[in-house]
Amino acid sequence: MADQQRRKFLKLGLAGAALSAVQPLKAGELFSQSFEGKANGPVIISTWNHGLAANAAAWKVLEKGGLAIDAVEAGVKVTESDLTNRSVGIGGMPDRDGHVTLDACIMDNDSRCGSVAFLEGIAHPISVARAVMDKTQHVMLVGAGAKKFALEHGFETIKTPIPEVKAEYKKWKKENADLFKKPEINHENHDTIGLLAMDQYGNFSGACTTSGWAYKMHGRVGDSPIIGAGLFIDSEVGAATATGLGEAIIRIAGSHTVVELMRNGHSPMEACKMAVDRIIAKHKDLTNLQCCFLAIDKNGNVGSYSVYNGFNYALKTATEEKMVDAPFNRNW
Ligand code: SD4
Repeated sequence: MADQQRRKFLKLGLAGAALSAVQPLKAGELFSQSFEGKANGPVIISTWNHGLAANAAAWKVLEKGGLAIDAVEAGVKVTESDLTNRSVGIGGMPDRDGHVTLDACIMDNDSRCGSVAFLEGIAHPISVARAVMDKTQHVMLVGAGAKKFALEHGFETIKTPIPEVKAEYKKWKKENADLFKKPEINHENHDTIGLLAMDQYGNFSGACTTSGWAYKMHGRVGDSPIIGAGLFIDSEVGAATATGLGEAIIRIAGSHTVVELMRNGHSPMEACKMAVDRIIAKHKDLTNLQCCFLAIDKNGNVGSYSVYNGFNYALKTATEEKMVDAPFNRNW
């Protein structure tokens, strides 16, 4: 039996697992509850609608008594393989130069972590990130080095962009010639998956994977593969993940900030809100600046918050499987 299974403080039986009070706030309802929900037992939460399928795959691991780290990897691999998904994995949108460059990271209950960024042509960046964590003494590999490592470890390759995406890119390039003259952020198409799990032994793990902001500058890396920005776990406290404009999330070390706020006694939703407030305070122009945080604490309380309306997350427990709208600071 793995170490994590043996020595964990919480023994949360799957059989007895029940969701006691997941009461989604109405979209836009500000801060009227200290948390959005409390799950008594294993729980999986993940960003956006694609989270439902990812959670289902992750749950298969947890329901067999598996570990959170295996669940989070299995979960987001589903999203990475979805050829219709334009913001994660091999169906993802390219950068301005036509390259699909993938970012991913993974972190476990013992603060072990692995990450890849600016990786091209590999079907499952999250598994490469896991291999960086498990098989090297490093945390992060990028670009050609990450690709070399992936190939050496036999990871599946894939030609990107896929034909449909290539056609879309060509059209976009024709229509947006101006963008090539100035390094502005293009706000089309995004939606990273960040998935957090707590298993029956009380272990937290998280995974975050994305093709990043569509039509980003070549070489741009967002928050998603940055431990502390797109994802952070601390077994003493809980876990957090982020989606949205990576530059703004990195500026406040977003997911780490959320976990530290929970450490200081704030509920997950309060912590997510305070991180969003910090982003808002640091940016004069909030045009298109969507950032969303999702968090869980060690007691199974779940919470989220976003700058603008429209962010939702998928929640899975032994008794619940649903989308929850996040509370937000303002309307688009
Ligand atoms: C990035 N945070 O590359 C990602 C994109 C994203 O919802 O999450 N969009 O900045």
